[in-house]
Amino acid sequence: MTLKKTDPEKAIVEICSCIKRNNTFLVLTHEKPDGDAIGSQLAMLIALRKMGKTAEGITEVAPEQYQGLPQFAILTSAEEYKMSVRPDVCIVLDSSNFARTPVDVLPEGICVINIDHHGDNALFGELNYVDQNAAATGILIYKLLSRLGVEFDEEIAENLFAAIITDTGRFGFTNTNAEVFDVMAGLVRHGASPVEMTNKLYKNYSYRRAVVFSKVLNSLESHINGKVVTMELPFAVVREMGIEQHETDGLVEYLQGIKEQEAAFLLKEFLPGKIRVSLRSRGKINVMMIAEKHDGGGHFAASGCTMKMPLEEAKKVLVEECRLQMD
Ligand SMILES: [Mn+2]
Repeated sequence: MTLKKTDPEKAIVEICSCIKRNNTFLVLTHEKPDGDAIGSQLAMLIALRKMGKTAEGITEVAPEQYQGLPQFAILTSAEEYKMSVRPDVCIVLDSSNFARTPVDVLPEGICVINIDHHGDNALFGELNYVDQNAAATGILIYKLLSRLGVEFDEEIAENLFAAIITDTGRFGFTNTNAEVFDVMAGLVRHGASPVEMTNKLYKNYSYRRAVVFSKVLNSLESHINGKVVTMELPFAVVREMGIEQHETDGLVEYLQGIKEQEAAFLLKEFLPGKIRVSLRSRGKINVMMIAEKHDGGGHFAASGCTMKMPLEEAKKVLVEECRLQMD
């Protein structure tokens, strides 16, 4: 696939003029929304409304830690969505293609603006502001709103803060660059409080979530002299507690923190015999190669796949794949 190039500077100018001359907007983001998706979407909606525009946003159910973000209640589900006026413009955020949005098709003639930072973005919009050097879509929204002359308030600042802190893994992922801190400084000046945002996003889970974690942590195992570590969530426990997928968010990061390991696997059996695996590497083992053998994918150091076999067998296969790469 040849990647089409876009000129971010040209795109931002054209998008500003498109936003200024239109009045009705629909703002979308990708399925299974993360912090960057929800934070960017809310900041965009709040800004458009401040500009006197009519703006609506559709989202799928968001993880509980994002439901407390400012103005979260203005988002609607695809089923509930009924815009009284047909939108002039649809803005799609943080989504590499249109198929990832909760909307099947748009009525004809609507201008699509695509704002994203994924390297594999399909440039599906009439206007494409796609910059893979940006750590988060939240960074691009910050630049766009600054250019539009929108006055940043606390609500916009908090939403963009959430977008950027989550997509950079609290400033620990390789995408974290100087621009991130320039933008974060601006957001803090406009009223985003680092301590309040951290409490809201990371110190805000239910007791039940901690019980789920304790069940999974109990399954911790070490293989190949501690070079590989695994944890698992068997179907029996899922059924007994009625555990949902999002309740295991954050567990694989716990595994990754173990200093002796080179590879970490979290195996989750949400359906019997169907094992969802989160694969993480410290940099030597290529876990994407392992995931691809099981119809999954991702990056060298972080991937995912689904294995159709008993949990014990899946674990053995993964450990053996690591052993092969280590020899
Ligand atoms: Mn993102």
